[in-house]
Amino acid sequence: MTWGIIATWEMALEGVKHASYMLEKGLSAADSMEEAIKMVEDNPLYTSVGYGGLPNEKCEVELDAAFMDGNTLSVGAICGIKDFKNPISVARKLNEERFNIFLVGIGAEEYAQEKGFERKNMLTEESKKAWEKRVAEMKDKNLSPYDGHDTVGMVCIDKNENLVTGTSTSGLFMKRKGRVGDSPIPGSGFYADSEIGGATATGLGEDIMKGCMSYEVVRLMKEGLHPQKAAEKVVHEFSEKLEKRRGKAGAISIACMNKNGEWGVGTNVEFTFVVATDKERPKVYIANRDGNKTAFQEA
Ligand code: SD4
Repeated sequence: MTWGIIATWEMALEGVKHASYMLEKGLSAADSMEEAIKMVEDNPLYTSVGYGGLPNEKCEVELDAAFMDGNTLSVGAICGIKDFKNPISVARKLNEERFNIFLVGIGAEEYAQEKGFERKNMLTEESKKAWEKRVAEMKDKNLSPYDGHDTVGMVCIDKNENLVTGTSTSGLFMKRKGRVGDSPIPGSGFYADSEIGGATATGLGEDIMKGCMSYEVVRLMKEGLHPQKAAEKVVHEFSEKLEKRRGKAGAISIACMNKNGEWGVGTNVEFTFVVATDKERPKVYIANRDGNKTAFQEA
């Protein structure tokens, strides 16, 4: 029976390995993906997600996360949450609610507290030092404050044909307090429909949002495109549109998987991702733009 998981960025490898054991054993896509994302959130070496995430301009770690259940189309999302250990778990809990499924800032924190989620100071000494260094660089070298980000996003399908997607991120380094990217926004940072497939995006949220890119990829898979064709078409056509209309396009990468466990990626920058399915062991790939296509190979 088919199972599969695809995740953005090499940092997801340990989590994907763990999830693939769970999926092989027949555990659910939701549990497997949540565990995989938590492993990325908990690792302070991954400085763009969860503990040790990249701080905002005020040196606070504000986190965004989302969870979508492709069977019921339920979504749970939070943004700008501070000092909770696993934002993905809070987002997953919210997807069980009928109302108030998308919470921001203090409201999200109050919900997490009420539901008993673990609090944790998410700012590490290392992320504070990175912030201080960037402040100095911005003054001395006129460097852009906004280089540095990487969202973990996953699409996961289990043996019972349940399909979920999830995202977790600290967003852009040095973002303005209260800034939200695409990652918690349904249709932009993620989308899932168990009858079709799922997609998740990473890159410059400000540009990804302009094209509702994850929904677009799922829509094209519904029309019958292979995931690879769908992802590269959406990324390259939209990047071109942004270049034409605005003079430039930010970094955009999308990973997707259909209900049969076939997968694809589209990217306009160098992008690593991780895949495991019942037919292939967990592997890291590196992808790059190749004209109006995306080329990738095992890393
Ligand atoms: C955001 N898309 O907040 C996220 C950041 C990211 O790779 O994914 N960077 O805009």
